[in-house]
Amino acid sequence: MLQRTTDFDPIETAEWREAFESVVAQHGPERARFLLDQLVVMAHRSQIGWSPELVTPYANTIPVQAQQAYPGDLAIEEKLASLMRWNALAMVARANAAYGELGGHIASYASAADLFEVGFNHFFHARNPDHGGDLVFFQPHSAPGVYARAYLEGRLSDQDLAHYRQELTAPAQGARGLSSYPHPWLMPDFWQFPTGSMGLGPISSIYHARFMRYLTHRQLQDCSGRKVWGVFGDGEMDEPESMSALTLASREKLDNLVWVVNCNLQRLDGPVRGNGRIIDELEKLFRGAGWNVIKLVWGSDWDGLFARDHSQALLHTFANTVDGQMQTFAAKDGRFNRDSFFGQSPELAQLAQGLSDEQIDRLKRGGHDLVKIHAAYAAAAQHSGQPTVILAHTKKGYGMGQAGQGKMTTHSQKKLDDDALLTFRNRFNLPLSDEQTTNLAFYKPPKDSPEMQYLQARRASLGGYLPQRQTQATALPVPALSSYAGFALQADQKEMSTTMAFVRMLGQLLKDPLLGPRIVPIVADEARTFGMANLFKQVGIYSSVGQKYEPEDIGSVLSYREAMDGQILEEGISEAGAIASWTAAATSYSVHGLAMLPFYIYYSMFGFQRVGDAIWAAADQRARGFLLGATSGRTTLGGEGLQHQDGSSHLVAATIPNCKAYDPAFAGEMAVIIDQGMREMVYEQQDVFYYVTLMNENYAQPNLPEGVNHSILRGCYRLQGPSAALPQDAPRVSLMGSGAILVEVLKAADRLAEQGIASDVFSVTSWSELARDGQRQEREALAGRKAEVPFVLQQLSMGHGPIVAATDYVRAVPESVRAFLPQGRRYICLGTDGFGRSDTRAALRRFFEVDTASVVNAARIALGLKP
Ligand SMILES: Cc1ncc(C[n+]2csc(CCOP(=O)(O)OP(=O)(O)O)c2C)c(N)n1
Repeated sequence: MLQRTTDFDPIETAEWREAFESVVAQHGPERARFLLDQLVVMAHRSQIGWSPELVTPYANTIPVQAQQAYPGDLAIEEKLASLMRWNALAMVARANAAYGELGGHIASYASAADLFEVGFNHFFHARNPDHGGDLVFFQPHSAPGVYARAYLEGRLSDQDLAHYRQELTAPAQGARGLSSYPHPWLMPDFWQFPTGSMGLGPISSIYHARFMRYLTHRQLQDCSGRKVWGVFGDGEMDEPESMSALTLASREKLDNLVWVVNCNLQRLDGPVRGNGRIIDELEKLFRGAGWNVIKLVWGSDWDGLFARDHSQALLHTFANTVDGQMQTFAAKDGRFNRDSFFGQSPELAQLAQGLSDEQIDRLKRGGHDLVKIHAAYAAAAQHSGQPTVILAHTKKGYGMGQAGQGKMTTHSQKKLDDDALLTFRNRFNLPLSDEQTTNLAFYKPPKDSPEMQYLQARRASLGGYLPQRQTQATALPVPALSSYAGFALQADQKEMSTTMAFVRMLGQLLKDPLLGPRIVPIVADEARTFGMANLFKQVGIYSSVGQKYEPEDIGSVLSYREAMDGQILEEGISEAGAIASWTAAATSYSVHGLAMLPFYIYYSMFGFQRVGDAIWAAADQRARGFLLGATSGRTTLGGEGLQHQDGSSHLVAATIPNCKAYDPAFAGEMAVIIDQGMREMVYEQQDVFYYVTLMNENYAQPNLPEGVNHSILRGCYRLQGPSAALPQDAPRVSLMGSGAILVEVLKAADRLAEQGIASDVFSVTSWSELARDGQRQEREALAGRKAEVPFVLQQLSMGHGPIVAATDYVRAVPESVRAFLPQGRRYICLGTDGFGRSDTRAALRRFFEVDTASVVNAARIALGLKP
C-alpha cells in the first residue's frame, strides 16, 4: 500500500520528503533509520493508531546500485539454461507421447529454471572432503530440470532421460529409470530430500538448518559455512507445514537458511491469489515472522523504466493490479500488454514509448533475470542474524508461448504440438533442426564446447555435482545389553511401566562414552508426562543461547536446564516440527556423514495418525532412528478419551516397508528390541527405523526367559505352556496377546486353568513382522522358490486347539496374520475397534471386550463350550 489517505497538503508532503532525502544524502542510511525509529516511538506514544506497514512497494528490494557485477558469463549461462529447458521439456513430452498415462510437468521448471541455474552456477556447494556441502531442496515437479542438468554434466545418459517415470522398464534397456519427484528411496545416490508432498520440504529444511546448529553447538561437527537452500512454490506456501516453523527459524537466527519462493502466481488449478498479490501477502507474513525478505520482482529491463518513472506510475499501477490480472498479462503478447497494461494511463504509455511490442513481450520478471537473481542470492548468502526468503516473481510456463505461458491449464500440460515446439526452439535459440525439434531429440553440446567446459568448471569450483546423496558414516558400537538394561531383563516381578523402563534405559545409554553423545532425545512438550524430567539436568535441553534466566526450580534435582550443548530437543507442541527434527537427526549419517541416533517419544495417537505423511517422507529419506509411541493403547491410556487413545498406529506402521514396529508387553522384550534396533541402524547401518509402543500401565515385569531374544525380534514367542496340574487330555487353546493386553491374556490363562482348560500363551511383540514374514514366504512359494514355514505358524505349532488373539489395537492388526496360522484351527481376534472414551482401564477393556473375561469367553466359545 503506497498511501493511506488522500494527500490534502502536497506542499507539506514535499517538504517532509525533501528533508528525509537530504538526511539520507548527507548522513547516510544509518542516520535515516535512526530518525525513523524515533518517529515510530513517538507515533506509538502519541497513539495516533499507526504502525509501519510490513509490505513494501511492488519492486525489487535490492536497488540497482547495490547489485554486484555478475561473476559469470551471462551468454553461456543463458545458453545452458535454454538447453536444460529444452531437455526437461523433451523428457516429459517424450514419456507422454509413448505412454499417455505417465504424467509429468513442464511449466513449473520453465518458471524455476533460472532460479535453479544461478544456484547451480554460483551458490550451491557440493559436499566434498573440504566442504560439508549445502543442502538443497528442489521444487518436486521441477525434477525434470534437475535431471536435464545431470544429463549435461554427464551423470545421466540419453537412455536414462528417455526413461523418465519408467523405473521398472528402464533396466531392461540398460538405463536407470528416473523417479517422478525427488525420492532418495528410489534414487539413493542422487536425491537427498523428498519434497513431493507439498509443505514437508519447507518445514524439513528449517529443521535441517536448526539441526546443523545443534551439531555445531554440541561440537559434534562444525557446520558453519554451510547453507540450506530451498526452492518452493508460492501455492505450496498455503500448506500449514510450510508456515508452521517460520518463527522457529527466526528465533534461532538461522542465517544458514535461504528459501526461494517461486512466485509464478499460479498453482495447479488457477492463480494462487487471483484477487490479491501473493508476493505482498508472503512478504508481510515472513517479515512479521522475523525473516529477512528480498523481493525479486522485476528484471533488469525494467530498471530504465523505473528510473524514468518520476510520477511513480508503475508502482501505483502495480499496487492496483491483482495476480489474476498479472497472469493474464503473462499469457498475452506485447501488443496486448502495450494496450492493456501500459495503456492504463498517459504516464505509463509514455514510459512504453520507444519499446517495440517484442521488447514489451520480453520484459522479464525478476525470477528470469540471472543478474537480479544473483544479486538476491548474494545478499541472502551474506545476510546474518536472520533466515532469508527471496520472493521471486516468475511466469509459469515461461517461454512456452501460446501453448502454455501463464495459461490456467499450464500446470498439467505434458505435450506440445509441432508448431509450439518450433516456437519454443526459436524463442530460446536452440541449435536443433526442425526434425530434431519435432522428434523431441535431447541435445548435449560436444564435451569440448565452451558451454560444456564452463558448466563443468562452475561445478568443480563449487565442489562437485549436486544433488548427490552420500552414505559413508563411521559405524557406532552399541554397548552390551546388560550394561544398560540388566534391570529390565531380570525384572524379578518388579512393578513398572514400559515407559519407565525405557526412560531408565535411555538415561543409561546417554552415559555411554561413544554412543551416548550421538543420541538425540526429542520431545514435543511431554517429557514430564513420560517421566523424563530427570534428563533435563542430566543432559540438558538444547538452546542456541544457553539459559538467560534463573529457572524457578533451580537447586532441585530435576531442575529445568537449557544449555548450548544441551542434548534434548524440546520442540514444544508441534508434532510436525518434532518429526521434522527427528528426520534431520535420523538422516544425519547421510546428510552430514555423522551417524546420530534420535529417540522421539510422543503420545502415540499424534504420530502416524497426525503426521503420518511426514513419517512416510522420512522413510523415503532412509531415516534411521526410534519413534516411541508412548501412553499407547486404546484402553491403556484410560482417562484421555477419544482423541488420545490410539488403536491404529500399528496398522499404519505396518504399511511402511522400512519401519519395524513392535508392541512389547514387557520391559525385557522392549530392551531386546531397542538393542537390535540400535545394532541395525548405527552399527550395521541398515536403512530401517523402529517404531516401539510404550505403555503407562504399571504391572509386574517378569524376568525374560532364556533363549527367546530371536523370537522376540521375529514377532512372537511362547511365554508359557499349559499348567502341569491339568490332565494331558484337557481341552487346550492358544492365546496370543500383545502390549498391555498380554497381561489380561495371562490372567485369562489362569482363569481357564481353574476351569480345567489348558492354554499356551504367546507373547506377540510384532504383528507386522509376523505378517511380513508370512507374506514373504507366500511370495517365495508363488514364485516357485523354496519357502519356509511362516514363523508364526512355527510358533503356534507348539500349542493345540483354537487360537484367540487380543490386542489394544483394532482387530485388523491381529487379523493380518490369519493367513499364516496352522490350518484347521479357529482364529478369533479381539481388538479395540471404535472410538475411544474416558473411563478406568478395567471399564474400557470390558467395553471393548479385550479384558480377561472376554478372552476367557472367546476361548470357551472357540472350544465349543458354553460361555
Ligand atoms: C500435499 C500435496 N498436495 C497436493 C499436491 C499436488 N500438487 C502438485 S504440484 C501442485 C501445485 C503446486 O503449485 P505451486 O506450489 O504454486 O508450484 P508451481 O508448480 O506453480 O511452481 C499440487 C497441488 C502435492 N504434490 N502435495
